[in-house]
Amino acid sequence: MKSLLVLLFPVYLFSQENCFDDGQKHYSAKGKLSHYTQMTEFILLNNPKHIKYKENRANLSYEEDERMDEYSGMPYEQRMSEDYKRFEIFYKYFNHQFHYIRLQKAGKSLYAVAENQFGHWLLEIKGRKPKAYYIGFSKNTYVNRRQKNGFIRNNTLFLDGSFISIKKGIRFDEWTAVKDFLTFEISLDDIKKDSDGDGYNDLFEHLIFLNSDSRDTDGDGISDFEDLNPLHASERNRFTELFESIIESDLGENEDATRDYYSFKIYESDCNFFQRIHPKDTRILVLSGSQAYQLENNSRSSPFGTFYGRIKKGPDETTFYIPYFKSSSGGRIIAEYKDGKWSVLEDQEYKT
Ligand SMILES: [Ca+2]
Ligand SMILES: [Ca+2]
Ligand SMILES: [Ca+2]
Repeated sequence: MKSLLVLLFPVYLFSQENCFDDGQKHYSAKGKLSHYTQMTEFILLNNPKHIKYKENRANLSYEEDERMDEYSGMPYEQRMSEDYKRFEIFYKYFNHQFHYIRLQKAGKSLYAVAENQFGHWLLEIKGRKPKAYYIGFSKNTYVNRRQKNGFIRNNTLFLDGSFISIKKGIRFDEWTAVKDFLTFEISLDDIKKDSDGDGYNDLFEHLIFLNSDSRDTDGDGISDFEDLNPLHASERNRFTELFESIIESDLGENEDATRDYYSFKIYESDCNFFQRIHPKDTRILVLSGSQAYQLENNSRSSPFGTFYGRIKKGPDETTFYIPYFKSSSGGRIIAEYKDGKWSVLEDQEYKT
């Protein structure tokens, strides 16, 4: 067994980086939401075990909730300032990382239900310590914007909503309620469980492929919570630098997001060099094709990140081409390596 490992390891290191064009076709795994997973039976079966639900005819249906607008007729600016006033303390601790839906005081804690790129969260501020817990709803769960007061009772979170089916559209997905008038019940112990104590609850770690039993999934000495690239230990070479320049030009903003622990830029690439980059001031997840597929099926992550294909070498060995695909555009990156530096250009071939 020992000799086999020694033999396999170098082979893995040098030939499986999945970065360069090998003449084979490599597609993005995204967007393959299969038809049968959207049938009611499957949606109900796929509801995570920690989430119970009961029918409650007094609730709003999905359509009624969608139609209602609390700020209806209010100008945008006024709407924002109302929102700031209402959720001031949450803005103070969590910034613009979440869209805040409702808040409640329970015991010594102040709670809010909020939403971000991954789905719904329960936020808690207790003695000036902010915590965010991913709730772990399935992709097919719709949570009403209108919630009753007192969504926390008896150490349990109660949220009204529906199960919906999702039909992929060209521009927008089409949602239809398949089971309305539900109240979801989730024990706070299940939501708050953080087995390794690193600051991310187990449900969130499972969603983004982190190890919920290790504070440092990639073993680089930086805890999952503080790591800007928590899935892969960083490395430095010509091609990790190439991908660092690509994501920098992709961000194009100077905001320091290192304290935004719950916001990630998501990329899909099987290339090890990309996975091992060292981001400067942005939290990233570089997912393999199968991980990207799983995340897209498990959460309402939208808009999803950018897919990068394999690197094609130009004839001169200093120019490289990388196909990419975003939600609304695609094309290729033209990268030139000169005097130890990369210059990167996005050649947009199409736009939807
Ligand atoms: Ca954890
Ligand atoms: Ca962890
Ligand atoms: Ca780490």
